[in-house]
Amino acid sequence: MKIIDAKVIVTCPGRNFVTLKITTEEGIHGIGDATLNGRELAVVSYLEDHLVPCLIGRDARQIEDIWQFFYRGAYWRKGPVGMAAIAAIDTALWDIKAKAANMPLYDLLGGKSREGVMVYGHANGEDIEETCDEVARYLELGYKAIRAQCGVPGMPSTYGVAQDKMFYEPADADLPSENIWSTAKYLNHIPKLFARLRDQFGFDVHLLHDVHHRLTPIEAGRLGKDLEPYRLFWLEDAVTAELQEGFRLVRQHTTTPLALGEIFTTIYDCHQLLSEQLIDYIRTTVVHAGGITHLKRIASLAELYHIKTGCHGATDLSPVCLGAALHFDSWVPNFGIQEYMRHTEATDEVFPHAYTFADGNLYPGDTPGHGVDINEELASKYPYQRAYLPVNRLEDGTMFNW
Ligand code: EZ4
Ligand code: CO
Repeated sequence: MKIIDAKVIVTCPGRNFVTLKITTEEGIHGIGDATLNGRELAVVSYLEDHLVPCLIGRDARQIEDIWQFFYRGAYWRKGPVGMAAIAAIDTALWDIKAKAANMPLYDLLGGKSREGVMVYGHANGEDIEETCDEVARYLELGYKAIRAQCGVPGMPSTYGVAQDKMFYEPADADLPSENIWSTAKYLNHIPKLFARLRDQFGFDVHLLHDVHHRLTPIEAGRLGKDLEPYRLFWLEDAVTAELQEGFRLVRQHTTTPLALGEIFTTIYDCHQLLSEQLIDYIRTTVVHAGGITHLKRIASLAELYHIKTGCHGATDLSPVCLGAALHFDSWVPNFGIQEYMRHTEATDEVFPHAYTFADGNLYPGDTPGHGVDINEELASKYPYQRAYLPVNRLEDGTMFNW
């Protein structure tokens, strides 16, 4: 099953996506997502200039060997650019293998462990009132789990609060826009949001919250403790995770479940977090953590330590990544939840897909492969547009984490 072509497709149906399409001599093609929000063209070059020349002529069946060739063979390992490129190759090869076997990818992985994949949607508002209205709207749409984000009094803008409620896209500018952050204001406000949400909606709906890497361990311990009465499903990215042992301190102070890892690229970013049971959900997903091959390894290590999966699923992860993740989610024994931010209609048209939403779940569909394709003609109508994620400063001007 010789690989005869590998093409990188860049398209911007509302936001940028990078897709790799691999074709074999039998005429089977598979696709993989290679999108790295705000740094897209670095991955395009890494693929086109460095990986594709080594890929042509290889046997598409040897997914593991090809993965190891590009990981070990690079000498310079890990990192988001390289791992997104490897992930795209890996995803496309799993797609091809499953198509060749005439099986949906979940069957090739070991079969379905569940009928539907529980997802969570994003409710957000400028203030508590508006966030409550949005939570109500998601409940009406059938969601069983909802992430709630809210504007903070005294801060002009913050992460997770969107103009267009259904289609949040933080990469919003040709040069990075600047946000202002106050930890004190944030910590005072967020418990009030969740007190109100539980008061209005009770305890049957799962509620989640994303801190987006903005606290120190002791501050995260305090927020986790303040939120304990409201029984969150998880508190996400409470602290940046370069220092894995920093989470020991968070853990000592709160029983609020912790989720981490949407920006991790390998198992080496989280092995200590997993083996010391410092988190409850691992957020790595297909595109940024080396594809299906590597994600399986992370999930297996997590399972040993009672940690569940919670794959990242923001809109910058393309329908190709989401489709592949849904097959993974359908199989993986220690599944927790899947993030789901809806793609725009234009994006869905460029990426025809077999997955569907019903009753708070996504279903991967039964099409052979991962069930997502790309309409190249339509894709070519949306040229790349530079777009950056924002940056963040403290009120005194100091650069901070966004
Ligand atoms: O900011 O994917 O949980 N979701 C997130 C996302 C990230 C974007 C960055 O590209 O944190 O909204
Ligand atoms: Co997040």
